[in-house]
Amino acid sequence: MTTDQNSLLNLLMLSTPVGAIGSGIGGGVELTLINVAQEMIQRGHNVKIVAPQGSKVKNVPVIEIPGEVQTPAQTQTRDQLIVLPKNSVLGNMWDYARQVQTDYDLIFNIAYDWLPLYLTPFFNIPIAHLISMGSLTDAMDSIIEQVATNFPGTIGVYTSTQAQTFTFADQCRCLGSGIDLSLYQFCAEPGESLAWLGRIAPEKALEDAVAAAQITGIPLKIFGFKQDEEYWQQICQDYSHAPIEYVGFLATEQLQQEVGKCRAILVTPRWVEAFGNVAIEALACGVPVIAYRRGGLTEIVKDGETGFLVEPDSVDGLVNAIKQLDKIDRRACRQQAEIEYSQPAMGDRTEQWFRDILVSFQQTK
Ligand code: HBI
Repeated sequence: MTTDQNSLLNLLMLSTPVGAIGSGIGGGVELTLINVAQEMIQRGHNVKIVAPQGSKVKNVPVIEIPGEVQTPAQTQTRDQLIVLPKNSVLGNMWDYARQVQTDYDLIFNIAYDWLPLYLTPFFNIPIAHLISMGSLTDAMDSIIEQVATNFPGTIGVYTSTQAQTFTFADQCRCLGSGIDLSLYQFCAEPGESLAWLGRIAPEKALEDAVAAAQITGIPLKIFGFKQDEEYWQQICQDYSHAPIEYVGFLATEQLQQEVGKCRAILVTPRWVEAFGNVAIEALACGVPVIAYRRGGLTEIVKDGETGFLVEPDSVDGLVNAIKQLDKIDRRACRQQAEIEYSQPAMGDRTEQWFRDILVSFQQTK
């Protein structure tokens, strides 16, 4: 019986269709999927990931699916219609899931896309949907709400701040996030530099961190996937005297080594960031987080204790916080990550969510 709280589950996990796992195109949700998959395997569950061709995940079997990727939803306007390319990888992934569904107890979906939500009633097994961003388009809001109503408890989010961007906030299950802390080393003695991590795209507002670096003269190391090359070139042009260095998109082992040596990370989203995985990665290395008081970051950063929350869109706010970094004890940062954002802690929340969904699915059958 899959409704037994100790039973081992067969879990099929469907990745984001915007890019291959490991490419960085899928942002923080790529990391979330990898961590959930590895944690469930550790617990003895049977896990398979279905993802676009080219995806690689350590210790987890991946079914690679060919096809055209989906356009990232955050680049679209509110009235954007639903669009699928010819030979859609999203369509192909869900066709695969349909064919193998009898081998599984539950599907875990992390795509921020209309099709999987729409397909929910067409499947014979329950689907747990992790919604990875706040409200972006009317069409998505409406289909997510429909699933929240007809399949109560199956819509998961990272944070309540994120949930509140939807009209059905109270029907969302908050899961937070978590990382494998053994992969992140505490660094007690940082160098001089600050760091900025993330997809390089307008909604992340890297330019504000660069402006703060220019004003303070403190070097800023930039890590992440260059999603929008034009946007990056514009920043380099506008802040030609800023002491910045683009390091690249690094794997976790290298990333944590580099970020650990920094005095703080700056997190400057223009949009309601659903969570902020980069913040917990930094905390795990003992690195304080200076962030705009907006979105998921407000639920992560302990103001004055593990970093600073500053007025959104205020470069002066960032500069003032940088000047006060001596007040932060780096051990408190690592400790917060250990208590709140360990992989087992996230695994507990996620596994209970899956089990609750299985129980209610059984009852309505
Ligand atoms: N856009 N269409 C679409 N589908 C996704 O799954 C998606 C996206 N944009 C960004 C995204 N996922 C992830 O990078 C999140 O981590 C934000």
